[in-house]
Amino acid sequence: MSKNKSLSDSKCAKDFAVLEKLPTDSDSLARDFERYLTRHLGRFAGCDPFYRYEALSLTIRDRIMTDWRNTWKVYEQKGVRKAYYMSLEFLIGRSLGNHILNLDIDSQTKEAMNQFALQLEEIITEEHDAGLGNGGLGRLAACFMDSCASLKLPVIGYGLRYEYGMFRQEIENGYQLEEPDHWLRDGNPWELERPEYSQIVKFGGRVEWVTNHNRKPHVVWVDATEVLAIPYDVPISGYNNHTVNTLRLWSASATSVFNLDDFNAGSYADAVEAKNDAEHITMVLYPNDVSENGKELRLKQQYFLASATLQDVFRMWHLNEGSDNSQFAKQNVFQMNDTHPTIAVAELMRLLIDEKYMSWNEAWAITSQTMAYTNHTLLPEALEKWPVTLFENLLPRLLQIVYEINARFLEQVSRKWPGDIERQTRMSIIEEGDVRYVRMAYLAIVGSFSVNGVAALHSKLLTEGLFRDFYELWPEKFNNKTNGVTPRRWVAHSNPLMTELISKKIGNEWISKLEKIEQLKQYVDDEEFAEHWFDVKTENKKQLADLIKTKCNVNFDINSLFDVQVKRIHEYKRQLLNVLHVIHLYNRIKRGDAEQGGARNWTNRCVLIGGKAAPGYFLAKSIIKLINNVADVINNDPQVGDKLKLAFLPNYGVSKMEIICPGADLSEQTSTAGKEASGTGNMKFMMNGAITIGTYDGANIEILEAVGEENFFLFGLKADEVEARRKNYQPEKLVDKDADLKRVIYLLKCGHFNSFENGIFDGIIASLLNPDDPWLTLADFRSYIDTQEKVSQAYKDRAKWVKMSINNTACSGYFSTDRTMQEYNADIWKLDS
Ligand code: 26Q
Repeated sequence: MSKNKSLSDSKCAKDFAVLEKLPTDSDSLARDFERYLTRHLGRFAGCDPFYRYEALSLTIRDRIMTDWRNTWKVYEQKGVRKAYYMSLEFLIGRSLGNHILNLDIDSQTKEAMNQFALQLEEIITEEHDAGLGNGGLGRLAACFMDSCASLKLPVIGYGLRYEYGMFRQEIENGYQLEEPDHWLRDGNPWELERPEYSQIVKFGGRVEWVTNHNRKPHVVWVDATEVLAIPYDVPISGYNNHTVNTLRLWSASATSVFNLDDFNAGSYADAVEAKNDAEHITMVLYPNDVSENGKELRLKQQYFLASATLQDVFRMWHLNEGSDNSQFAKQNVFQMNDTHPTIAVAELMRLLIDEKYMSWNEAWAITSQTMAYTNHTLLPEALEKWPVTLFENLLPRLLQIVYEINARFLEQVSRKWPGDIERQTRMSIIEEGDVRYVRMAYLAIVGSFSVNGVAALHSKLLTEGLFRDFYELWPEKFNNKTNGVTPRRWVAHSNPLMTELISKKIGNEWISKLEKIEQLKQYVDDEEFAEHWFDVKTENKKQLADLIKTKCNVNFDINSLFDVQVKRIHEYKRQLLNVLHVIHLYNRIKRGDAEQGGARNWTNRCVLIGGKAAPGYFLAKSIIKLINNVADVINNDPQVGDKLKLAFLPNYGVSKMEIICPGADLSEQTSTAGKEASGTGNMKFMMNGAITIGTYDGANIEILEAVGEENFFLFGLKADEVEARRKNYQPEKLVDKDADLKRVIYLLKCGHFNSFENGIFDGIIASLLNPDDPWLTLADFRSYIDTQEKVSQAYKDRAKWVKMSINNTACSGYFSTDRTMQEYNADIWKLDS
């Protein structure tokens, strides 16, 4: 179809108003699968297995089309208030298996595939992960989308269609290598390109004042470079409820108009270069990395998302409301996932003033009632700020608007605290200094009616620390929304054995109402149930062990304790503590502690660590190298044998987690207290019956409250103790006083894990022994080691361990994103479902 031409413009004998549903019996599925494979894709037996995945995906996609279209139609109706979840990241992973689960056609699909002697599980794994996110924040957005569809909430996700997602991590000689992830290379059957809804986004140029038709001064943005934003829609199916929401991802392309002008002027090469520049905008996802801060292309991405999204929302709005914007704030709300899309505050002001001719006050009333902001970090260095000069060159009109927002805001500050210049400087959206910056978090707070953190402790610390001044000014804006994860993907899909076992006992309502999983508590003391529970865990451990064998060539014995830590590699998450513990255990084995008399007390352990380090984060990358070197020494020492194994799993991501979390016994959540905003991996492990060893941090605290102390291994300093401890932190003294720690540090220092690789761990050792170590790793060593010993002892009592495991799953109801979304809706969005 030609661009910008809607269906109603073209002549068509039928309006296709009723789109009939397709049958979902196995024969129909088999027939369509065969038709797609042969007639549509032109492939036959013996083709590349990816085509089988593609043919099946198209078959399934056909079966969600009716509901997708109907859901859209309902949302398009006048008077339906909608929320827009704006995020630079949506880490959705694979989709095929998820849709099959949501349509409740698992058995038919399996049968259909069996007709061709194909295994559904194998076809599903052909799908490339949509890795459009770094970690927690991006995966949270994907879980939110799942829950909104399952709750029938009118929420549209808006993001970017990166050509290259999160890099693929390879390990060579223990070091991380980054390879580009061209996830779209074979095409993506889940996206629908909608060029008819393209938008134009402007960059650069100048601002001019003109007199408009009412003889009023008016701003125009001239000589800008224009880039085309083309939407690609991805269906988000609800669980068994005929609702299919939309995730709309923007792709950048050169505008044809622009190309033609250059071409006519005779500068063909310039035109092609411009096309290239435009298409660069959505080429690659930025890794979460301080060294990537301040990059112009990243600001382009942020504005591209904000501007295209807001224009698209107005396009839909005007379909019903014409040019009347008076009810806009009543019908629309934007949730900004961290500060990344926060330029939307200024862009909404620009659209309302420059393009819809509103006064400043009218525009501000709408903007400040429509925007809501979620913060995901307490680390001050992670707060986004942009050099004013960069902003000015790229977005001259938006900088003017930011200045005006700031001037009016500071006026308000000075009215509340007359003469308090220091406070004005502190709170200003513009940071003054040799280089001036725009502070995006402050712009977000000033422009939003709601500001939330992602776990109880995190939200509290925000109001006491980072955003204290703002809390004093506007306490009513601040609220907490503890994160969650979707039980569809993270239990029903990834842990079918446990799902079956649970549903046999309490029915399957828990999948959409996770609070019901509490009913499992009645079976905690049921020996037969406990035995089944243990068998399921063991089978899941086998599957995890197979993965470790294939990817790491390390043998994990399923009778051992599976001790797992998977997440981005970062100093504050303290994977180093884990490594120090492993070295300590190894050292005990070498000293004969695990032999004879000690053997009775020894628990065999398999430690799994996985995660990506940002490409420019040198220390995080050397942590990966350390893990691999320690693993090499331990795994090849015959004296160690099955007593201890360590594996680093390369390229950790969503699909890997689907195999990992069902097979874990112990979940490692070791961040320095006060630094992990929430964590969500902790919740996935808990739901799958792993027990947490964790600090009093982020959502760990709420997990601990839900399961009780007897079902949680708590260790380490609390957030306030961490802060108090900094003044008097002498790690060298700790080493002197603690014989275990001394031996561990000695093994590191003497090069036991890096013979022939002189000095490669010096940076790590120095960071641990630094009295200014921001993460106080060694301060928690003793407590961690002692708590790990309690874990080892607890694991010996199988019956007791299984009870703890069942209890963890049974108490995980609160951590469903269904609950999180209901809270966002009740307190912030106020949508009808
Ligand atoms: C910033 C500037 C330039 C380039 C990249 C970025 C960037 C990208 C991603 C900065 C941060 C992120 C992601 C942050 C993140 O994932 N935070 C995590 O969010 C989770 C969901 O709320 C929490 O559970 C985690 O505690 C938090 O660390």
